[in-house]
Amino acid sequence: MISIVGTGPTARDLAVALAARGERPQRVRRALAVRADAGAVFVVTGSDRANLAAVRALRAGRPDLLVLAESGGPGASRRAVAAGADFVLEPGALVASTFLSEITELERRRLARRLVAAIRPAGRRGVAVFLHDNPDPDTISSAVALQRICARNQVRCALYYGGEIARPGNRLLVTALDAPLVQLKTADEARAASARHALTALVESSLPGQNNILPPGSRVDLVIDHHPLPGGCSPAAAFADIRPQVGAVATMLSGYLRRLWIRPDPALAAGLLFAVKADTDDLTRHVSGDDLEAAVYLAEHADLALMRSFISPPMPSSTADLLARAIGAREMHGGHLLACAGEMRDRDSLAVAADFLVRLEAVKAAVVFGVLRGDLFVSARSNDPSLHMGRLLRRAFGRAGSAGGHASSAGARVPLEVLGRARTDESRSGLARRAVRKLYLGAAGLRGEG
Ligand SMILES: [Mn+2]
Repeated sequence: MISIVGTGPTARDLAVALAARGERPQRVRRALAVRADAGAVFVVTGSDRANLAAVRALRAGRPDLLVLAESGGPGASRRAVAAGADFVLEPGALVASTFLSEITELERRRLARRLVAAIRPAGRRGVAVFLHDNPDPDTISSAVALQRICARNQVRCALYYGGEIARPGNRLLVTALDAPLVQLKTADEARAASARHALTALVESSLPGQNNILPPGSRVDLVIDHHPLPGGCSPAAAFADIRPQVGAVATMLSGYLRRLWIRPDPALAAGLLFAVKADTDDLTRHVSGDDLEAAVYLAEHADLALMRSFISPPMPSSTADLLARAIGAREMHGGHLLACAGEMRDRDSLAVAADFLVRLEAVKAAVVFGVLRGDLFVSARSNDPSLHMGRLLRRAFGRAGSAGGHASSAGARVPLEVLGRARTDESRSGLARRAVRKLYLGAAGLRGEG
């Protein structure tokens, strides 16, 4: 048996809702009229004072009765709970939060319509989409998602990038998405590519020339990014969606696809989900509610086996060769493992070797390095919380080249010519080994040799 104390609109709506469930609630004006066999009571008189009095009266001597009361604000809610109410609802706060979540959704839908309105006029001349340099999974899969939105609206779309796509997982992603990415080498090529199209878009960067191959000052019409704009800058694009609070641009593009009723195919959903995972470190870093929502949506559509292959792609045999050389050449200096991998074919295998060697017993830090074209590349890992590899590498190599990274993972690149001359009969690898011993061990406070 359920009773309702109150006669206003809320009491009436409750009675209707209960009747729809097959209940026949007792409706009374005062708590004293509530039947002795009632199991639960809704207290909705419309007055906080009357509600409080009713809660007190009902609670006295009836510890088992469920009492649910309406309240006009936080103060009244606290008093009702203190008087023994099992649950208190503030309709005003409920209305406000429902309005807020609804307006967010309405704004996102309006933004999706605006995106379509912005690209549609491009038609057959199309949109030139510029990814960021050395594209990562986030910019690749987001640009492909934007291309799908263009295709759905009969707008042509070409994808351009500078730098290279080196990591095996990212190359696999490009193949799986069948993404027609065009590599550009110079700013002139970028300017020409932009000029051939009606509109120019940046995905995962906000300003021309900032981590993309477009020359600074170029006209940009659309920007979709999740990096905060540098202080004082505003995007000159007619359409700009920049959300620094979101973990991945793939999250933003997933929202566009969903709201435009464009269902991502299993490969694209896998790519976007891979991007969300990668940019948020498996949903542990800089993750927002939007990212979780996108991950759930994408997981429903994604080819998950394909996504796992992006995460751990088949290892090229050149990586095994490099790993063997690094293992064979490893040397210990007080918990710091140095390993020279010699001449390399690509720089990504270094990271694989460093990930592996840092797991050896008694190793606090693993520093693996090798020579590629005219440069020394260094990849470092640590599992010792007292070490910050990014800072350590900056101290060691920052002056001679570029270096940086996080506490547990860092990298550096130094032109060989800066390291000095090779001795007679000394190989490039020998020169690199001598330089790393001196610079790294010096920066780590261990005695440098050579
Ligand atoms: Mn990103």
